[in-house]
Amino acid sequence: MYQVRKVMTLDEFTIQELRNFPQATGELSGLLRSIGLACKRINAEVNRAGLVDILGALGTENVQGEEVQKLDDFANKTLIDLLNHSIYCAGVGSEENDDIVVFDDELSNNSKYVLLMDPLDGSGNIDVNVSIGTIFSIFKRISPMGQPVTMEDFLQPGNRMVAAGYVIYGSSTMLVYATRRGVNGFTLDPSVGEFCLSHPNMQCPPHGRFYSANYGNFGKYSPGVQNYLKRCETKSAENGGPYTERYIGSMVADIHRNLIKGGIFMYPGTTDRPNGKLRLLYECNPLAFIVQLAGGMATNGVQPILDIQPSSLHQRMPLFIGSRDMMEELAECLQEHG
Ligand code: P6P
Repeated sequence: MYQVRKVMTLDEFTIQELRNFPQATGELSGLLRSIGLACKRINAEVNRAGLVDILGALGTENVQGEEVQKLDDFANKTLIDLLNHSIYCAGVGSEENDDIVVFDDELSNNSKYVLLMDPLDGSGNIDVNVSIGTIFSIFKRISPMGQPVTMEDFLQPGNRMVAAGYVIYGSSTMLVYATRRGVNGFTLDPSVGEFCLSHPNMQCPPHGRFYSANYGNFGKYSPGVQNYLKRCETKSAENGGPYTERYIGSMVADIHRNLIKGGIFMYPGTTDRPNGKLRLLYECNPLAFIVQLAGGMATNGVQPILDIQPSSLHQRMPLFIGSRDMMEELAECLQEHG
């Protein structure tokens, strides 16, 4: 008789968390369940993406006469619709929307959380079948309850974040979710359509051998970044190496690998884009929150990402994130070489 391994679903996990915090209202758990449901729907579409050519190219009508949506647009709409009809979220800031999306109804105006998200990061990789991801962060609103949320609810520094997570649509689909109680990974079991706890209490190894950067920009990086990358190239067994350069152009996938195995990811500023490419609020902040709670570090090269006071919804920020020892060596290089 085979031994059935007791797996804890995401719902069971959130209920257990509630038991640990009797004073909790259950709203955060409910919000996480809504996000999980939306991402299961996104996962289904992402997995069909390869079939779109058969069913009609994106942006056209498929054989059923349905308009084929761009996947990041589909992901955005799926998340916003679910969050709008939940009772746990008062509004959303999304990479796909120029302004905040305010859920101006009685229930939503009395919800205490707001969410910032990149609904489908790396969507340009879909047609080459590279892993992509959904990234989100959750804050308590600071505007008065009972009224529509305002931009100030979304422009809070990352160190005020309540929770953050990402879903990676890869060889398996996994939700990684962090609160101040820790970081936990849930793998989607397609046979039952449930996220199941597969990586409890995730810890980022203090050292690793993966370093991730776009070498195409090497000539445009600062001397400090160039110096660090050259150090990575020359690591040997005697000083923690040899290192492997691994950059797949999908930040969630690169950072997920480094979180599990140890490593450093960077998207530095360049001479032509001093603030880099990544967005502070819904890419850098949530990933910094997760990696830091797992024991890693995340900075913009000068200060911790989570300490930065945002100035606008879509502002870009250089990002260096990963294993503590590697981040400290990077900091030395930046200090020494600028
Ligand atoms: P580049 C995807 O578009 C993304 O936002 C991240 O997921 C990824 O790490 C980065 O851009 C890749 O950018 O300029 O190196 O191609």
